[in-house]
Amino acid sequence: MNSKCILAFFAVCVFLASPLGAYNGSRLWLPEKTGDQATILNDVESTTILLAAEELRDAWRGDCAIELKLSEDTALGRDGYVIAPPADGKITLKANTDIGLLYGAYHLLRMQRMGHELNKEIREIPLFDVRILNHWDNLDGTIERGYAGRSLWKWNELPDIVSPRYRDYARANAAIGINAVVLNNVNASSKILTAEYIEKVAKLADIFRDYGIKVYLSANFAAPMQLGGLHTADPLDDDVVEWWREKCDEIYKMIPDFGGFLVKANSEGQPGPCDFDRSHADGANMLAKALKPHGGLVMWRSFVYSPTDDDRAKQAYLEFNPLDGQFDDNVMVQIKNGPVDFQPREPFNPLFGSMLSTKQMVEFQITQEYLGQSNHLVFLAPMWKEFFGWVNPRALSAVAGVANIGDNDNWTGHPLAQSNWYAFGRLAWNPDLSSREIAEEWLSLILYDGSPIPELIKNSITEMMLSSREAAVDYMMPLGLHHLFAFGHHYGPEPWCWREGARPDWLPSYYHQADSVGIGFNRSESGSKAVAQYPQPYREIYNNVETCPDNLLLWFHHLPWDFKMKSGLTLWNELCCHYERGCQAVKKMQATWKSAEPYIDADLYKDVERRLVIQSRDAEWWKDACLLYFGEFSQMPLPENVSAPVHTLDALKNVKLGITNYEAPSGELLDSVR
Ligand code: BDP
Repeated sequence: MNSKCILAFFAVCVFLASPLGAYNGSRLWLPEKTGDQATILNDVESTTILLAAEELRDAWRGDCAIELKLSEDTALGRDGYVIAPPADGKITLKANTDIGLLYGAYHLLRMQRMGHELNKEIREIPLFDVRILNHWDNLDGTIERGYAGRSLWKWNELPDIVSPRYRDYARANAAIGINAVVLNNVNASSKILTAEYIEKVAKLADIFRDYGIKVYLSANFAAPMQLGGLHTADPLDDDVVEWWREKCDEIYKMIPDFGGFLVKANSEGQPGPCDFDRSHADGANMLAKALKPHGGLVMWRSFVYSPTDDDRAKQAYLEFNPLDGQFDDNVMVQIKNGPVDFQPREPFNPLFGSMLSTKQMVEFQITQEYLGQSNHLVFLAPMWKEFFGWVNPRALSAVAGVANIGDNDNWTGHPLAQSNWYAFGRLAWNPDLSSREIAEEWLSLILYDGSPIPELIKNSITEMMLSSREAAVDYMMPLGLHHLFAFGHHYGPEPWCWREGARPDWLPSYYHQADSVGIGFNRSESGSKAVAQYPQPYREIYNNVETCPDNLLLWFHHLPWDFKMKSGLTLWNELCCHYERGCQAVKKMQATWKSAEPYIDADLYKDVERRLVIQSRDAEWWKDACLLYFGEFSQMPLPENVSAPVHTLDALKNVKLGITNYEAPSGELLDSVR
């Protein structure tokens, strides 16, 4: 190995066994000081470049010096960078901006950690200009669908007291290319737009700016009424227009690089332009015009549905597609990946690709609202890659991810859920990366030096991560089933759930439609016709039971229990086998984790082990709940290779899986699951 031409190779070592003390998960993937004091050549003054230089100086181990240079290479754009292989004893990193240099610095450190050689030029340009986290954080410190403690933003301390975690957070984001953040919940309190809060927001923006991160806010559409005392929030009303114009001016005085607004309008009780007989485009454009002089953006969500229409999956399309071409150029329509709501598996939302004259962005959910919250290990990169297999990322203008971050020491509750934050950032930078590449990267970055972990073990942890999403689909809702969740908290199964007066589209029976004939939502041409919203060839593929993929079959079709599947099994038997397979997959994850025990920090090992026990129990719970309940309709026995239920349906119906300190049917009291 030529030490001049090759990055220092670091053997992959003890997994998370920090020599500096017990693991608490707070370090994330951030580089650690090596004490090597590398030579960094830099003749440009900028806080961000100094940060890049500092990261490299403290963590770089190699013979070469690193030179940081600003360039004028238009193709690189604002965030791209080029790293030239070593020559004359130095590695040259070039970018057009200081933030590009910071990204390049993290790239070098990542390569080093992974033991990759720098033997050819590296040129990196992110696909998306805006790579944004959406925090669903409320101003009282709670987090909607948050499972990792309370909000990181300590509003009652800001702007005077500044937690050191704000900087760590910004650094962690910059290290994976995330460059924007919405601080508050889409179910927004107008209070965030008061002068008092803008000052607090400005403090965070000051910290994040050095790391290339712009701050955005969720805006409540009725703010002119709630804060301004106006009698209306009609987007065509002159006073309303003026109120927002002044509000934007006020914000930009304090935060000159403010990103803009995210808006949830006329959805789940939120106010919006439709309250005043105006369209979503009217509402979005009014805000866009107020932001435009300052260079701000509007991210207008398409997540709308009302209880009256036939098929919830059709509604965003019905409402938004006719508005194509009507949105201003600083508006992006933010669309959830699937047509319903972040289910373990959904087809893509047909709005993608249907509004060709509208800027679109996708919203993924990193927080595991519907995927076992902070108890289940579910690595989400495969889910997002599946989406990018359907929807060309190059047709999108930006990517958003609903954050899974809270104030827990380890940031994400489940220690391995950090990998989902990581994966989101990496895919928002480069959606062509594979799930495996991302899992391997993440594992390598969180490895510490020490005694070696066998490659075999590392590979099996990678496999465990890669298989985890399909396992969750199998034990929760395979074959295109969706929304079988318990009311409200969305943790455990309640396919039977019924509530007096509840909206039908908030109840599982609306989605599974199980009856004595069969199961599934008929969205084909003979049913709700949702399939007609899809472009070809998907429309035809999904409409036909012969060509519809098994994993979306019951999303699009209602089929008899004895329907013959491609495997030759009846639908009922196939369903049973999937639930069984999901349970077995979690047992395998437990075994994999066990085999890694000698190499893993004891606290971390125990933490994950404990959560896997809960995950395994939950998987069994899901299987029993769904198969016992659906079995009452199918009246068919479990196939031989499917293990007998350990619970009874009555017992399951009496337990609210997911509420804190729930009691297992065995009578044993489990740890809090929230
Ligand atoms: C659903 C969540 C709800 C959110 C809503 C949204 O259950 O808490 O407010 O989505 O995205 O998934 O607006």
